[in-house]
Amino acid sequence: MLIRRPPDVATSEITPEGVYIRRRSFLRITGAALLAGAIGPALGPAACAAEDLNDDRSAGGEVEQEKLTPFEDVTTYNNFYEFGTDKSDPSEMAGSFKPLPWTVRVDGMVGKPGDYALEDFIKPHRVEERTYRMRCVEAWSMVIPWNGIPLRDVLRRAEPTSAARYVAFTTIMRPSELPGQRRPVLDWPYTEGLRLDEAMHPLTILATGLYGKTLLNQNGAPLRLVVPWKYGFKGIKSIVRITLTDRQPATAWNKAAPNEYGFYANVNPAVDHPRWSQAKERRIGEFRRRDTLVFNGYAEQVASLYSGMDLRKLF
Ligand SMILES: Nc1nc2c(c(=O)[nH]1)N[C@H]1C(S)=C(S)[C@@H](COP(=O)(O)O)O[C@H]1N2
Ligand SMILES: [Mo]
Repeated sequence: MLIRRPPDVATSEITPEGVYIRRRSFLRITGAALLAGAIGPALGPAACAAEDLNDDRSAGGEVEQEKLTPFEDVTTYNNFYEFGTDKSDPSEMAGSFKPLPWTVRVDGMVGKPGDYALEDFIKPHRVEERTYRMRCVEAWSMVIPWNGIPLRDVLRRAEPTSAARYVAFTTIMRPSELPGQRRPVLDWPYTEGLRLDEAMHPLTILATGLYGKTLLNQNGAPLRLVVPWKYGFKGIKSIVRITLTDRQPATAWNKAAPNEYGFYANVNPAVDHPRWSQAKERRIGEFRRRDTLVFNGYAEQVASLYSGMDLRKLF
């Protein structure tokens, strides 16, 4: 991204999410019951790991308790260039955007293409709660409790053909409500892409909410991608189209600066951005800088997707 000054955010000391955390503990118990076999294989090991993010009993070396980033910060410190390039622009400018009614098109190499009204798109799926560590390429991070549906459930319903290899995503193009689209900051509409196996990974979700509330405009209402082991720019907001394809799709940031933003964009502390280090990050709300984890801490779940790849070249 275009860094103009060091990240700085007024941090709210108010923690309106206290009630929410208590609700989460209840859900965790429910999750354990599910894993014990009450309902079956709906929650796989990955979902389990995601649930354990804030749990100091978790196995994979994550002994440190990670605090949720306050709702106030998650909703006022944003990147959404369709509303401007400052972190405060999305929350200040997104009020005029009307995310409903909304239609999502699923097309390309699928047996069942279609245009879906948002409710019909979501309805067949179970909205899950996933707390993920999020790492922006600008070296700040947050911990966000998302609500969403696994992308793979959506893709399976559409029946990808055997030739499909990638999934392309497109943000809505509506300059009347997204004032940033009136200037050629990026090649609008914003686009992103995943390899099909990344898209089918159980950690990959389409989010519809956070903190148990419907997604606010600044966070990508009404539907946005969340891929927790990749830099934040892969998490395309306000999606109107999901296209299965056999070619690696062009992506907005890669088109803007291919030497800075690769297609894969896996969080990797060993591969620096050409203009700054990726070794450390600042958690929003904290002053100290912490070490950035390979694959943002999700290596156990996702490293096998990239075995044999040179992650310095395919960054
Ligand atoms: N359409 C669109 N999606 C986008 C962006 C954007 O500018 N436009 N910014 C990306 C970047 S750089 C980040 S870090 C995340 C930020 O998501 P958040 O504001 O919900 O934390 O959104 C990503 N998705
Ligand atoms: Mo970002």
